[in-house]
Amino acid sequence: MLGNRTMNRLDQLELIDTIQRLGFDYVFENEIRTIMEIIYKDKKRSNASTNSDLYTEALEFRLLRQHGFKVPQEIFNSFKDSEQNFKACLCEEKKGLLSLYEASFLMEEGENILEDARDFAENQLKEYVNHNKGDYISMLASHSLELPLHWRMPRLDARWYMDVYQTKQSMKPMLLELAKMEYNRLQTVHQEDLKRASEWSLHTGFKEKLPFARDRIAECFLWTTGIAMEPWYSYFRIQTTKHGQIITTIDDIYDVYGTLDELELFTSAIERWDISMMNGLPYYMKLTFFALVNFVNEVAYVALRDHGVDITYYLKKSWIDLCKSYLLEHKWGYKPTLQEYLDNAWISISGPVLLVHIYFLTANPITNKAMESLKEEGYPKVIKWSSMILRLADDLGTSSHELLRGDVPKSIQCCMHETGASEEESREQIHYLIGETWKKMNRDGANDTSFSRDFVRMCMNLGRAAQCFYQHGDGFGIVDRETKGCFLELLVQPASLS
Ligand code: 0FV
Ligand code: MN
Ligand code: MN
Ligand code: MN
Ligand code: MN
Repeated sequence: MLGNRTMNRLDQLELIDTIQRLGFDYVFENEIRTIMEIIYKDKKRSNASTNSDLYTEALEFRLLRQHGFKVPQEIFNSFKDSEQNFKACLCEEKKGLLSLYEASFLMEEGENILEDARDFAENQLKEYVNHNKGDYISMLASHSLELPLHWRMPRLDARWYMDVYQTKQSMKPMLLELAKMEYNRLQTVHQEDLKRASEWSLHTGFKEKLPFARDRIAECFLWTTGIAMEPWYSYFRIQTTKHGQIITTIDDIYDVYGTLDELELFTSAIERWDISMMNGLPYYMKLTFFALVNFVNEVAYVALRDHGVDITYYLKKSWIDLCKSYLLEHKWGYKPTLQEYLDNAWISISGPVLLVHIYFLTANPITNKAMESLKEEGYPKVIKWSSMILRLADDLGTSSHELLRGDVPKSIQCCMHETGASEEESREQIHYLIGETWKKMNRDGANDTSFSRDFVRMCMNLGRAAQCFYQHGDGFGIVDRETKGCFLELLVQPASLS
């Protein structure tokens, strides 16, 4: 079907969209890329003045931007009337409005047409959903209004979409069957990965020796499938699961368990990366530090073996930055302003340390350009925005119970303290900041020249995973809630074949 050159434009777009939503586009990466390139060339040649309907135009726009092509927002001007409002007749085109709504989330800062488009579509769709429960479009629309496609974790959404696609009138049984077979095949790969990470977890002895710390191997693994699900990224998933567990343990040490004296010594030991400095420190810190050094050495060893580069500097540096940010948070004796808090908190959420490791665990080849960019002051923009989304989403989900156990104030409390706003208003403000950060992410992701498109996608996926896990509260720290359902769907229950 992908090779069929006689297929019309809309059918091609829908086919690609369906394959992507069903979660097996990585199988046809090259075929899809080729078609998108042709569509982009055609688009440029026709100079944006097409006579397509809203549905087609918005679908094409979204797919092109998703694939990293530059398409101007002005293509939507043709749907506006002489007073610059979206034409009233569009209110009848539910499919088109939904497509426009999803497309609008690929907006960059300052793109007012897309901003207006989103408001317009959102209002219309809310109205529609309220009056038409249960039909196919309203099912898709309420799902989008809850969280747009651009912010969703791909594999989790694929699982959801399989059930919905089944009820679509023009659905293609063959596509669904293929999607399910591929889903199940990949699930067995993921199960093997998790097994390897769990064996490591038992080997660390953390659970018995460090009972104060959260043991979250299964949750950490789920995150990694949100970041990169493709079968060939097993090594990344296994290592990042271990990494996530080590981060979680050390986060708990700084947030709730360690004393200030211990934490200062621990931080200097990290800064010098020196095992001998563990002499005067308690057993729980020694054990954690040894596990961390072993982990970092293993990642660096494999990179040296397979790529011939010594990456120790980058890995250590990201860990030093993390621990310094933890210590700063711990020592804050006052409520900082929101900005002062966020300047540190996008690092203390562990986004940079995770993504620096993820780069080296997935890149092939590792490039000088990427390494130079990682050496610059601060972190590359794609890493920064992804980490910021992770932080903001985490605070929305976790800060209520963090306060109860004596943790530091998080963004919501800083915002309340600084502006006198209510908790409700402050939460609104944090939601707004997530949206603003996505616009920067979209811009810098599209313009990035240091990293591969795959890595940029992983940065985005980290933000998406955060928004999914923290959507209903703390899906990471508090087990047994929605996350358990996700875990069963993603890792235990296969999709049922007809
Ligand atoms: C979040 O916990 C946490 F532990 C994270 C994000 C560990 C990293 C693991 C993955 C993303 C796989 P918590 O809410 O306690 O973090 P803060 O920074 O708020 O203390
Ligand atoms: Mn914490
Ligand atoms: Mn913390
Ligand atoms: Mn603390
Ligand atoms: Mn938190």
